[in-house]
Amino acid sequence: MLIKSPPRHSLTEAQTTPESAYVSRRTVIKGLCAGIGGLLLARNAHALDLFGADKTEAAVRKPLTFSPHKPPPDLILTPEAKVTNYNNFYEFGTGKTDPAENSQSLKLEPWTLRVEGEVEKPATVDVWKLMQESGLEERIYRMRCVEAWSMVIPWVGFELGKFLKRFAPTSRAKYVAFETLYDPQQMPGQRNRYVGGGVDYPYVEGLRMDEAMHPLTILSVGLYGKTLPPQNGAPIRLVVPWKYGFKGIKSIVKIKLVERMPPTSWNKLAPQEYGFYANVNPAVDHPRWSQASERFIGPGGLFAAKRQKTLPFNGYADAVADLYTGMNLKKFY
Ligand SMILES: Nc1nc2c(c(=O)[nH]1)N[C@H]1C(S)=C(S)[C@@H](COP(=O)(O)O)O[C@H]1N2
Ligand SMILES: [Mo]
Repeated sequence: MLIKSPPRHSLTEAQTTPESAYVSRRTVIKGLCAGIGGLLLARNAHALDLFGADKTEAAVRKPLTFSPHKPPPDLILTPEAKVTNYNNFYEFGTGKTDPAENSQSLKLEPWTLRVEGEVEKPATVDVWKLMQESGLEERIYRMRCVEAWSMVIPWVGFELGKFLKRFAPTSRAKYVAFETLYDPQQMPGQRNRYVGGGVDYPYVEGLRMDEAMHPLTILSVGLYGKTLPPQNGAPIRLVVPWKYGFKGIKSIVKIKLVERMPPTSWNKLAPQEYGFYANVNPAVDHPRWSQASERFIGPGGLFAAKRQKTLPFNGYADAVADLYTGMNLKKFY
């Protein structure tokens, strides 16, 4: 795996990837362009266990074609093996390596996404077709978990706002509600409340309409140039970079535009600890720990993770602070 890499300044994810991986991906994409046999399948490049143990067969990840993103110069990517082996996805267990271990057989095809509610054109979308039609972009974003660790992840996806417009939201649409797959047969955490951390499944999340329409908000279908692995929310998940990670609901099957603020999973479980807004805010502590700083999981040993200051709105204040003008962010945490 990657030890040495060129300086990250103004490099795209493709350029910061070890050359061998980059070249082989390029070759695969070239093959696609030449029309050789449709989508070629690529094995997940060794789902490397952080603690050295060998993994069961990793789910197949397909290469994606996308326009690259020039990352902000201050960001250092979290290595792919950490992005895909240190996860929160309680449907597969509450331990950080449980999702990678328990989700590999999640059935991803077919996968449909229902969009309904306050829209003129409700529809059920084939997510794999959507991926080919959507003009995918890379977005390199900070990710800050409410547990005070963070990563920098090269997502591949498309803007949620552009996607929602296709369904013609009505003037009554004030919020967007999201729902994860409910399938206890496949998701051990949904069968057993101890495995699933006491969450009331299906996992649900929500955004205010203006947050959903903001150009930084994406539906992600990939990371590090390939489709998402199940543990990161395959085949489609939400990414809202200025909010705590729990807003980024995984493996979505339904999006409903609604008039009233929808319920959200962590808020239902512990309303005094997790709000609807969940904007990253170093000035508002979690009742049980400080949010002033975070452990950045970057290159190097997992336990060598670097402590750094948490930024208001996770560093995206210039782009999003005006969505909350006049709101007391201590009250609407
Ligand atoms: N359905 C579902 N979505 C979820 C979660 C979950 O348990 N179930 N965990 C959330 C939390 S707490 C975080 S920090 C992010 C983690 O995303 P990652 O594992 O891709 O880094 O997913 C979020 N989305
Ligand atoms: Mo999280």
